[in-house]
Amino acid sequence: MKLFILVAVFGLSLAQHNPNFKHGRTSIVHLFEWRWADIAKECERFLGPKGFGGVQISPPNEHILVNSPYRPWWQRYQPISYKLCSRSGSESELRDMISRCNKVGVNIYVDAVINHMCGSGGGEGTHSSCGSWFSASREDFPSVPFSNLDFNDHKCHTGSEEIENYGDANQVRNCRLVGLLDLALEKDYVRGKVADFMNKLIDMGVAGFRVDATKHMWPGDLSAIYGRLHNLNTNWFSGGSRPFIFQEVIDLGGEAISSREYFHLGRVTEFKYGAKLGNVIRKWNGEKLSYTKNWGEGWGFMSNGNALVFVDNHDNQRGHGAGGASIVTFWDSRLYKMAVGYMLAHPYGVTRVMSSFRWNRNIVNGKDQNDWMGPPSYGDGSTKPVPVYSDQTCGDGWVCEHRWRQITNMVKFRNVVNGQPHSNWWDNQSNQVAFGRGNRGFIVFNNDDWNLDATLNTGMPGGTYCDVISGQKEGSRCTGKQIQVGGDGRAHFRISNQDEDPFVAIHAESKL
Ligand code: AAO
Repeated sequence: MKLFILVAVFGLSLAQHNPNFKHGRTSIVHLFEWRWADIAKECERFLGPKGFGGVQISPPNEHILVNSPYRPWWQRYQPISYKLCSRSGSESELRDMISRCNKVGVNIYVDAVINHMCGSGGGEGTHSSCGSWFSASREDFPSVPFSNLDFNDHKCHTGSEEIENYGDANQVRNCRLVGLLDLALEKDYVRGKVADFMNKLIDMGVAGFRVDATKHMWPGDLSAIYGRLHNLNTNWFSGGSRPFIFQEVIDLGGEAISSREYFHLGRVTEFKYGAKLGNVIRKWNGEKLSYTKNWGEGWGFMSNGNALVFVDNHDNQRGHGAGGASIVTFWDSRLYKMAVGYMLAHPYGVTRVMSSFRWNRNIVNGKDQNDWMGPPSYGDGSTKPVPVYSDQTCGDGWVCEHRWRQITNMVKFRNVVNGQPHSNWWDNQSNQVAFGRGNRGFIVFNNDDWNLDATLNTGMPGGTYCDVISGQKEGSRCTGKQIQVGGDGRAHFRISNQDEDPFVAIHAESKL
């Protein structure tokens, strides 16, 4: 019996590591600050057909409206209630989006802000996305309802009530993160409200959650909350499926709290991944692509089965959170495409692709003065729709990295090679490397300042393949470079360091 319980509990939590992707899909895209109506259309016209596994959406619940600065993106990380109206749209638009995305095989993952409510200086009134009244100074949120009994104040022992020292786990979990009112998740009542909120979304058809600020919550409290979550909706998922849980823990080492403390509960964001890959691609700190032969656990990352990986996220692309200057983003597009290509080709982790909006970046002494700027908006603060042009690009300040041909095609590459081992590694001891995924795909990078000219063993069946970076297979023709693989699996590659994109990728479905 004891063994049975152990297996049951262990099995449940391991199930929360599974993204529940449909039809062999493998990647998530974060459509940061997109409106629900636009995400629904994007699922149908692009993400479904192109093989994306899911979308991470911005927090769907009621949030504060901040006037100064005007409507920053980060207002959505300050909950006012669990009503489902936000800058991205209403509850009915959210519901419509979830079912339309599910219909085309694209999962929805909700960014769940459950550690806290708004900032202590958030004032009093109805300046909230659904118009609910609240008082930050009295810790009164009647639309949940939460009162001052539901916050951690008595448990925090710093003078400022804020986290002052990340070396002290008690502070990190019991005090306020940047002034945000810290919920008492040890209370059964609070756990119940949080679980009800998450269960409502599960019943609506979402596939899982990004859990915001996980480091700031006790694993035991989270275990109790996750334990109350329903199985996924059987209209879309097989019976007994658990919600996918990926937890935002920033662990670059050297703090009191480590990622490891959350592995039994779900996956964890691996922040070392983007920080290190940025150094490699930028060739900083003496790093070289050839050193990535043992990329993954060999680089001190968490074990593969626990990791959620990304090149940049909505915080560190603008200097929030952690990662530092090495992080590559769409602002460095040539390096960025290579970094994302590398991530998507490599078997380590569940992969998340970023999709951003542009802002007026203004870096003074290393700090972006405009790091607060919200999504493309009208004068009244409402978010603009995402226009899509006939050449597949987006307008009005929406970057749509996920629509860049090189990135879209690598999302497909990852699906095609899914389950195949890392194989046929080659490097020039500098910044030219190549590797395959069994006999299903092969990729070659040239990040050196000279040409690459090499005959390599691809492990692929002989034939002519279309490079999915410089172009793609369309019907029976190839719009990019063609690669001849001999009967022995060997192929000749030539990549100029001047190429628009100095890498080449072929896979089983790009064979002509
Ligand atoms: C806003 C204003 C604040 C105001 C507050 C309340 O900006 O001035 O006080 O409202 O009124 C986002 C924004 C915040 C914003 C907040 C609420 O980023 O600026 O505050 O919404 O509107 C920590 C957390 C991590 C968090 C990250 C930003 O651990 O969970 O800070 N990320 C999530 C979201 C994020 C959101 C929140 C949480 C809150 O993704 O968008 O905030 O819901 C160390 C620690 C990290 C810590 C960082 C930054 O990192 O390890 O845990 O992240 O510091 O404080 C090296 C180290 C590295 C270190 C880093 C930075 O790289 O190796 O470990 O330096 O020091």
